[in-house]
Amino acid sequence: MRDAPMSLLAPFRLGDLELPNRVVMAPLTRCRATHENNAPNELVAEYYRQRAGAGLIVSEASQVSQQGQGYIWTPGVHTKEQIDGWRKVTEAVHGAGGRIFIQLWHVGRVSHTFFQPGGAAPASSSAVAAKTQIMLESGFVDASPPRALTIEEIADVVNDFRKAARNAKDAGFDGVEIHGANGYLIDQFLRDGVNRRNDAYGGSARNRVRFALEVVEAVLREWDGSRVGLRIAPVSPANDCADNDPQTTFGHLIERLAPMKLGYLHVVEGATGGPRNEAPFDYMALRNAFPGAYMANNGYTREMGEEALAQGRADLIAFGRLFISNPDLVERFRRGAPLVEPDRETFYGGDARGYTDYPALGA
Ligand code: 8OZ
Repeated sequence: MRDAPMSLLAPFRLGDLELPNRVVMAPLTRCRATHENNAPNELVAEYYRQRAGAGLIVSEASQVSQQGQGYIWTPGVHTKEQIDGWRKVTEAVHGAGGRIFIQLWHVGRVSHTFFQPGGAAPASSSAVAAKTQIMLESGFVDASPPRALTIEEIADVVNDFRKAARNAKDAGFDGVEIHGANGYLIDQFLRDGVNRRNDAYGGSARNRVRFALEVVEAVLREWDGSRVGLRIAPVSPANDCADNDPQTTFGHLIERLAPMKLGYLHVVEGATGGPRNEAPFDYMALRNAFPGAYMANNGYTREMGEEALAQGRADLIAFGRLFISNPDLVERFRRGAPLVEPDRETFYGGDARGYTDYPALGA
């Protein structure tokens, strides 16, 4: 059977990587890592294997250090057990013909003393508490008030990103996505609603983008630029993060990023799960200033994705929730088959239920 002439199903070249289609599985926090060590396991490998039909999978956010964890049972990529666990995942995906990048994150202040080495206060750009909640085994609780990282500690965190990028290579990933979105540590430096520093990392947009650029440079020491993506969410209020002038802040970030030749920019348009045009923002200004691919995300349907591709507003479309409940999403698009809605009750934590038991067509 010939593919219908639609661009979501057309291949895309990401550096030397040939993506068979433009349907990306968005990063999705699912909290199914092994409880004792936050290592991915056979169940996690099976979940990603089922979704290998995506043009590209971006893994769930994975902490680069213990300090970078903020939710229970999220996977890390900083210990040998975790690297070995991820290798099971990448082998499963590659065995099924897929490609997978790992999303690297440090949650910063979106954490709790429970996760922190020595029970310390979580680390952030500034000692400004987030009005947000994190997940412990017992459920959702308020994030703990943070402390500001010192200049020396910032260098250590940047190096943690570099080491995690190296570990990702050892685990067999095809590339790395840096999580600069949704109010986590990189965003806590980028946006002036959180960043109150008066050193080289705070104040002007030029200073606030410094940490993000240092993280990118550190990852580029381990990976070719074409294998590196950056995720941003310029206007998302997630995790109590905000900026007075996001167009200028993120415009400056992209201007400085342009010569670094990253493979793609992944943009959460609006707030995850919320309206895409919640706050006025000119995403095309970012797209036009960025030399790599533009990956659009947030509530896209197949039709919206086709329209964005046809109008040249994006190169790749990331689908989140639809990939939870439709492991063979690309095949369903190809056949015009009905889509299943996901069950929120099983989004975070638990077992195979709501995780690996959504059937593929004909299964
Ligand atoms: C939902 C729950 C926990 C974390 C994000 C990584 O918003 C997340 C996340 C989403 O980027």
